[in-house]
Amino acid sequence: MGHGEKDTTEITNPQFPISNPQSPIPNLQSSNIQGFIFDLDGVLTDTAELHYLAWKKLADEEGIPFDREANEALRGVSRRASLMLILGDKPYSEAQIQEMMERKNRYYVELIQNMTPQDLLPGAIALLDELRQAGIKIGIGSASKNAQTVIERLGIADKIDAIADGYSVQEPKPAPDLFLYAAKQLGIEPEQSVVVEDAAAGIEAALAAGMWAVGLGPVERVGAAHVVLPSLEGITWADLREQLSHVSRQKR
Ligand code: B16
Ligand code: MG
Repeated sequence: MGHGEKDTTEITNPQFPISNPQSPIPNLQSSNIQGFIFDLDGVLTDTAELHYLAWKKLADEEGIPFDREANEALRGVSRRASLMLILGDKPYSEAQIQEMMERKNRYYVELIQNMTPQDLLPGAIALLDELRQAGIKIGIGSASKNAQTVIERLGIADKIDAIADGYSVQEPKPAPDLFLYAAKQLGIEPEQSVVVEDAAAGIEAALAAGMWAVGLGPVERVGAAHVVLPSLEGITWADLREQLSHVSRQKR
C-alpha cells in the first residue's frame, strides 16, 4: 500500500471492529450519537484566567516565578499536578503541598463567586439548548473540584444530565476514566459519546475512552481531535454532525 493511499485495512478503530477488513467503513451516523460530554474550563466558560490569578497570588507569596505563558501548561491539569508544575523540582513537604493547594483553592473559590451566566463562552448556550431539543444527553467532564459551583454560577445546572468532576475518579485526564464515568452516568456507550475539550490531555482522554473528540483551539494543542474548531461560536448540532461524519478515515 503506497504512502498516503487510503484503504479500509488501515482502519484499526477499536469501536468499529471490522470483521471483514474489505467491508465499507461504517460511516458515523448522527443517530448513533446519544450524548455530549463537555469539558468545563475553556469550553463552556473561561476560568483559565481565574485559575491563573489564584495561582499567581500563591506563586507571588511563595516567591516562585509564574506567568500567563506558564499557566497555559496547566490547562485541564488537576490541581495537584498544576502545583507540581509550578513548584518544579523545589522540595516541599506533603503538608506544605496540601496547604498550598488549599490556599490556591480559597483564592479561586473567592473569584468564581463573581461568575454569572454572562461568563458562558459564545455559542455555548445555543448549542446546549439545541442538543437538548434534539434529545441528546449532556454531561460535564471536568477535572475541577469546583465544577458544580461553576455550573450553578453559570445558570446551566438544569441543562446538564450528569456531572463528572474532580471528585468522580482517581485517575485524571489523560486517563479515560473521567469521560467513561460521565458516559456511564448518562447511560450511554463510549462510541455514542462526543467529548468537547480545549486541552491536549482532554483530547487524549476522549480518544483513550473510545469517544468522538471535538477540540477547541489551535491545532498544535487539540489537533489529535476528530474535529478541531476555534470555539463553539456559531456552531450548531447539524454542523457538528456533518463534520463528524466526514472525519478523515485515518483519524478513526
Ligand atoms: P480545581 P477542566 C480544570 O478544569 C482546569 O482547566 C485546570 O486549570 C484546573 O487546575 C483543574 O480543572 C482543577 O480545578 O482546582 O478547581 O479542582 O478544564 O477539566 O474543566
Ligand atoms: Mg478545559
